[in-house]
Amino acid sequence: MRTSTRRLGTSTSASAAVLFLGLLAAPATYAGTAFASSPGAGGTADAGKTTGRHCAVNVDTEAVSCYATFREAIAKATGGRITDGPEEARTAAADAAFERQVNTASTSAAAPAATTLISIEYQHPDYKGETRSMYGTRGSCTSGATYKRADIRTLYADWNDKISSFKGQSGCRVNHYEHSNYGGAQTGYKSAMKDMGLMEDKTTSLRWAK
Ligand SMILES: [Ca+2]
Repeated sequence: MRTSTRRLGTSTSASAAVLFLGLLAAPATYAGTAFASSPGAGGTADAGKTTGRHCAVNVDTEAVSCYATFREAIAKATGGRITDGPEEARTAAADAAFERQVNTASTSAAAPAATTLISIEYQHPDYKGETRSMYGTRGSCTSGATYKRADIRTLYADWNDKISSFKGQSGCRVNHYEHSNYGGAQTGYKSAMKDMGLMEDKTTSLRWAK
C-alpha cells in the first residue's frame, strides 16, 4: 500500500510511524474541513461526524452529518424545519403526521425547499437499524424535482450493499439498483418497501422521482 511508494530510504519503523500518525490525524482533519461549515440544526456533540447511527446525507453536495438520534438527523435533513420528528426511526415510516409535516415543509411557498428530505434508508428490513436520511437542495419530487446517485460509495462508502428497507419522502418514489450507474437488478420506483426481497443488502445506486 502506501509504504510501497516510499523510495527515499525512510526506515521501515519511520514509515510505520508516519503512517500511524497519518491515521490518527485523518479523521480530525476530515471532520474539520468537510463538515465544520454545516453543523446540524439543533446539533449535539455528534454533529458533523461520520460516526453515529443516524446520518443526514445531501445527495447534491455529498455532505454527511451523523448523530446519535434519528430526530437530529431529520432536523438536519429538513434544514431545521422539523426539529420534533419521531424519536424512533422505525415509527417514521408509518407516521402519517410526520409524512404530512415533511410534505408541508418541502412544498411551502413561504419556505421554498432549499433542503428537502427525499427518503429515509434503513439498514435492516422492517425499517430497523441505522438510518440515512437522504436530502437534496432542488425541491420536492411533488414539484417535479428528480435526484440520482450513480454510486452510493461516493456518498457513504460503508453503505454499499447495506440498505434493506426504505421510505420515500416529499412525493419521491425511489428506485434502488444493484450496481453502480443504475445497473443490474432493481426494485422499480417505490414509495416504500419494508422488505426488499432479492434486493436486500444489494443497493449501489439510486434514483428519486415522482
Ligand atoms: Ca451492489
